[in-house]
Amino acid sequence: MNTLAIGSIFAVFALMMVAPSAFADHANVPVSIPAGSSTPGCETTDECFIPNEVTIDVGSEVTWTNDDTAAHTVTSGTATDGPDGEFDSSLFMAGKSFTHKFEAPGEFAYFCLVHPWMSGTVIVQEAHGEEEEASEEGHDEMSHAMTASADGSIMVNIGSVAPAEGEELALEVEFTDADGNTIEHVNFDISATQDGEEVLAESGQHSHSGVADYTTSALGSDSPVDVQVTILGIGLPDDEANWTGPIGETISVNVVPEFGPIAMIILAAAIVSIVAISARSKVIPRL
Ligand SMILES: [Cu+2]
Repeated sequence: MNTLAIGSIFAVFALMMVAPSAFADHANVPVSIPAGSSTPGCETTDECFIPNEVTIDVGSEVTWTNDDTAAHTVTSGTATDGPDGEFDSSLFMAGKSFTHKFEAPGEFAYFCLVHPWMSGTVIVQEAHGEEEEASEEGHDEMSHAMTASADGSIMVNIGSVAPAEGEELALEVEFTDADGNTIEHVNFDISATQDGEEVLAESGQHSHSGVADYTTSALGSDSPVDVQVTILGIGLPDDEANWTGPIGETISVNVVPEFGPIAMIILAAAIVSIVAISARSKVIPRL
């Protein structure tokens, strides 16, 4: 009975450790090197790599397939500054492919060493998929607060997972239109204060997907956290002149950090499982 209980504890903890990675969505995203890209011209429509820009979560892979008749490389860096050493396929032939796994967030430019007009970008985001999975397991741990811009064109929706007291608050910021559709390519500053103290300050942010994750510094109390999002404009980062939206408007969202004993819920679940396993073992006759 004692060894069984200990065994059950290990089984439960092993499950808890395995579960998050089992749920994580670590995809492999395909990119084509299309026919004809060995001749200049494809760069005018951003079609030397298709799609020219991909956004993935940390831990995901991108596979480039050479659908051209010429040999190409997929080399991190830019034609003007040269390779930066992050990754390099070296020359690969027609019909072959090259896969690279991205382990860190960031924006990775790449090009073809042979045909320098060929360039593309891989944007690697912190995997917010895992956090969503985790919060779904725990029944409404994520609470949402929302405020619209004065003209109603942008809704700032902030989801937060209840932290333990004295811990940092995880914020998921999503930009949507009035119909709830996610707005892509939002440039913004974000800051947060609690009891007049700054707990978050990030400027010049670009959310490619319209969703971004932030973490405040450790909270001192359960007072509301005042999140300020200043819209810098909607558009691509290098196209500031054409940004649209309520430029310069600061949208304030109040997030109440309901201190939820997540750790206690997990622990309680673990204890319940152990009791259940132990109880069942009493019923099953031992051989
Ligand atoms: Cu090439």
